[in-house]
Amino acid sequence: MRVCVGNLEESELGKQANIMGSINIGSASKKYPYNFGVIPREYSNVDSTVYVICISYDSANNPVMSSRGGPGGILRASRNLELFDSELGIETYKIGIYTMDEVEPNSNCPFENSQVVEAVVGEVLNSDKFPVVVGGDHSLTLGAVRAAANKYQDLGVVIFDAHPDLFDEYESTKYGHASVARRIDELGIPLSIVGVRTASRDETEFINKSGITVVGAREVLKSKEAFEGVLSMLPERVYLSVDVDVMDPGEMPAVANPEPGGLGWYDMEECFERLISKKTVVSFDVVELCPIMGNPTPDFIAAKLIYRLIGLIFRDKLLSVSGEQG
Ligand SMILES: [Mn+2]
Repeated sequence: MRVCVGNLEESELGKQANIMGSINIGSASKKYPYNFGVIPREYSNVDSTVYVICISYDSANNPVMSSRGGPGGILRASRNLELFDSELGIETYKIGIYTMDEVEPNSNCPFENSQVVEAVVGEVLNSDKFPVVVGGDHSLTLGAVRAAANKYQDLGVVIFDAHPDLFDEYESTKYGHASVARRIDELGIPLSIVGVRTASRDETEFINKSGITVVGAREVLKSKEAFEGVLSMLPERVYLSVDVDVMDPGEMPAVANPEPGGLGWYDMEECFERLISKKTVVSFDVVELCPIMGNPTPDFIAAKLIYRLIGLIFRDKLLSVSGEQG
């Protein structure tokens, strides 16, 4: 059992955890810190390399499934993560993973909220930290991409998604989850969308006349070489966005817009390994998880996905540090 001594966060999520019962083990002063991964404070503080940014925002009008509970579900599920990643052979958390206090969304409209995201992610990037955005819906990605593009002029974007999100306007807004890729394309940033298996007629026509590289789920499942084509189109620095509905809904049912087919865990893993070995990922997000009450499995998959991505991105750095010590 991992035991850490520290104060509970004063954030809303921390209070929730407290209500749920922080775990005392013999002494009232001993509590698990409420952060992503229950990481000891020694490796989870403002000096950490990675900053986890939770934003419980959903601009969609789905009455049943909402991504607003995504960060809460992921943080709760992350308590069960094994911090030694046996497949990578590293203790990923030792790179330093700090969970920021939850960001208060601007609920006026998705555009104003994207400005909030841009400001927070920009601040983290300018402090030379690595931002990981945990959503929330896909509209969050636009603000994060703008912040990354402000810092890196040669940026490309890769989105994993069942949907191309290329609507010019959807549900009376141009800045919602279904238009995020369209707005990114308008920034003039090279863009690839991977895992797509449905699109409207307008989106399909737009793809055909745009410079966007779209690789369908079927192509990726047939051969990972299809993903190599994506990599060759992208500049050296990349922002990665993962809409969890890119996965097969049998494996990832906690989504608002499920689409049959899709990638499995090992398909995702292989694509991410290829991406991270060839490009420099400067930030990433995991969005669109809509927790299902009573089924924590999808929340855990999303938490593990975040931890694995951090591990892949910082593996070489962690191995070189442990090599020096050894
Ligand atoms: Mn989607």
